[in-house]
Amino acid sequence: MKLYYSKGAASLAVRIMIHEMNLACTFESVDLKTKITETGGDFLNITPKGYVPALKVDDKIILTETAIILQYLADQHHATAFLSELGNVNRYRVLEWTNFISTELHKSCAVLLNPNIPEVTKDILFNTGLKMKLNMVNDHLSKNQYLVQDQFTIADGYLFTVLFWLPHFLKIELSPWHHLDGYFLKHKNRASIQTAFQEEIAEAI
Ligand SMILES: N[C@@H](CCC(=O)N[C@@H](CS)C(=O)NCC(=O)O)C(=O)O
Repeated sequence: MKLYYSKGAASLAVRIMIHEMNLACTFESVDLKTKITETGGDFLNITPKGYVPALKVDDKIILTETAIILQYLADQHHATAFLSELGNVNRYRVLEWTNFISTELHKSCAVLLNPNIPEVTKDILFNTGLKMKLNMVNDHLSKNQYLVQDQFTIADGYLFTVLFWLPHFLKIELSPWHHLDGYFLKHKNRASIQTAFQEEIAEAI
């Protein structure tokens, strides 16, 4: 397997879960502006979407979409600790969170990172959208250590990655959300996360 990634991007969630599951994988970085990979390849030939993560499973299969790659890895490797088996309601709780992170948090952050959107519009979008959603996750984490039950799942790997973006890319401090902040500080010490950060962005946390 090979993961196409960019430092600190959504691909970080996949790298974290690859380490959680102890999977063998190589990593190739992509310049998202030029769409050229570390080895000089045209990333658009790997995926016409031009964004990371992209997981090359073998010579025939390239998977994209963070939420789907995470599910694939857990299912393929029978890693039910990170995503319960078919039919178990916890599976759908984890997928519910994973989808929420993808469509509500990840995409809201992407809009705020867009240099073509005026700051005043970003402020309105943040105050009427992302902020409320973060409040909701903060409330959930006031009563729970993890997103679902007492287990770090694929949804937690993804949430951790999005929370990393807030101070590091969006200059939004986590401290006003006491429980998001505590969750981030607690999980950043996980071995998988420490390894992923050492590999991608040694000085970041
Ligand atoms: N729908 C994709 C979006 C992935 C995405 O937004 N990737 C960003 C980095 S976090 C990217 O590669 N952006 C470059 C581009 O879109 O050209 C997913 O959920 O994985």
